[in-house]
Amino acid sequence: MENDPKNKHDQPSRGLHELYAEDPIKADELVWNRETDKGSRRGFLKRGGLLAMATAIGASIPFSKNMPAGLIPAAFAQSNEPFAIPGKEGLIILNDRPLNAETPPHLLDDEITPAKHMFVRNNGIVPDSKLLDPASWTLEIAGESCEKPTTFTIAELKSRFKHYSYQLTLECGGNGRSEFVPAASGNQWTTGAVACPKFTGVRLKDVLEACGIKKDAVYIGYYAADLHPSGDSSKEAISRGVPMSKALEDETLIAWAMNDEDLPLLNGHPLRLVCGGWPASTSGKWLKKIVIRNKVHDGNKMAAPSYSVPKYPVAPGTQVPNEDMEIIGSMPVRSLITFPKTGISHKLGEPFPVRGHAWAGDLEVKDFHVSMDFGITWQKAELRAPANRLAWQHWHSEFNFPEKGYYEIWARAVDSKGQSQPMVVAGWNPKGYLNNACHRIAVQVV
Ligand SMILES: Nc1nc2c(c(=O)[nH]1)N[C@H]1C(S)=C(S)[C@@H](COP(=O)(O)O)O[C@H]1N2
Ligand SMILES: [Mo]
Repeated sequence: MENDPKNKHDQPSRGLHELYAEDPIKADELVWNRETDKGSRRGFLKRGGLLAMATAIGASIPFSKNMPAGLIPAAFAQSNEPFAIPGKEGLIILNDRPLNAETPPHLLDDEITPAKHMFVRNNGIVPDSKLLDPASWTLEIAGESCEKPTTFTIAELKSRFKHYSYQLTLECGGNGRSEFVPAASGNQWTTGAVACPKFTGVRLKDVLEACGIKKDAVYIGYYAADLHPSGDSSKEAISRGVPMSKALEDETLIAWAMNDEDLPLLNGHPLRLVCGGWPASTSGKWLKKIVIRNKVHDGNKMAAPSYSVPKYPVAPGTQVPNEDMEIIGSMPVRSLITFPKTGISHKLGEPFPVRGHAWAGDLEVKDFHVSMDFGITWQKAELRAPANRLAWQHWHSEFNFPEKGYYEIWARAVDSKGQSQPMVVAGWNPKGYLNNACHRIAVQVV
């Protein structure tokens, strides 16, 4: 992956592929330093055992015999990227053209994600802010399965339809891509392409019904104001959609506000579609037009392999023909540890509180467990109900460590159908989607 020119802004790899590296290692490379050399870490992991790692971390690893082969201490998986995006704080930039930036887990600790901590995922050229005037903005509803094509101003949307607010989980389909082996090209998201702000707007269903949905309608598609990265105005940066069943859910919104303020520029101001629980690529930003389709929408990035996975399990590295791919719907169960921050030092004898969020696409999370001994034993965490359907759920728990040393907290959610998060990346697929592997943090007990 490091040598792939497509990944010019790649993050250090964080997953199992460390172990497949063939690089030789020198003794003076034993402490990994992201700034100086990414490669040394791979070499280190190849030769060094857990004992050497414990030395590098500066602590013993009490449950080291329980740690599965193939996992490296999470203390080695931290990054300290600088950041500078207007309106955003602490995001890690993965690509600057187009701008793509993710949120470190400890900055997602709020129950409702503040605008400054919401990730940014752009496929094209962000519209000039001077063109994003809510007073003159229009939204067109059309398409072959629309009975009465209509154009609305934002003021008309606000006055004609009832307003609703929901907290909605938006997660990029490629969140977690950095862990795939062989690597998938594209933004190397680790865990931070997810957020759960509160959106306010009108129900897509109310607007579509007012414009008449023909009986043959099967899908909706969106068009937006951003340009294709080539600058060619005849092409869309992205134009995706969802089946009618998802479009007509109560929580699917045409939103103008996030957390009771105007949508941030980078998150779609002045209007965006929000389809919580599905790949966030279905939530069109800078929304200009919605079409009601009598077939699966055929806009840019609708066709395989975009946002698609193999219909059957494939071995890592398999070339999968497009006809054997299917489009992603609901996202899988996943969770984050948002407090404390990984790498924290903790005093022996004091209770250690941990917390975070869990979500499961269209489903609910029904069970949550945490471990401090590399998964040998798990304790049930307190799990709260969502603020509303499709909002993430908060969990918390507490540990007492038996002795000084290096620990990891592992967290695992189970959805309402009994489907659990895997410990390592499940289901390799060519584009690196849907990695819902467990999150873990490092703790030094002193
Ligand atoms: N118009 C437009 N909408 C878009 C995109 C885009 O590039 N242009 N990116 C999509 C993708 S892939 C994701 S993951 C989400 C990200 O939303 P955010 O940038 O507000 O976090 O927006 C989606 N909507
Ligand atoms: Mo995405």
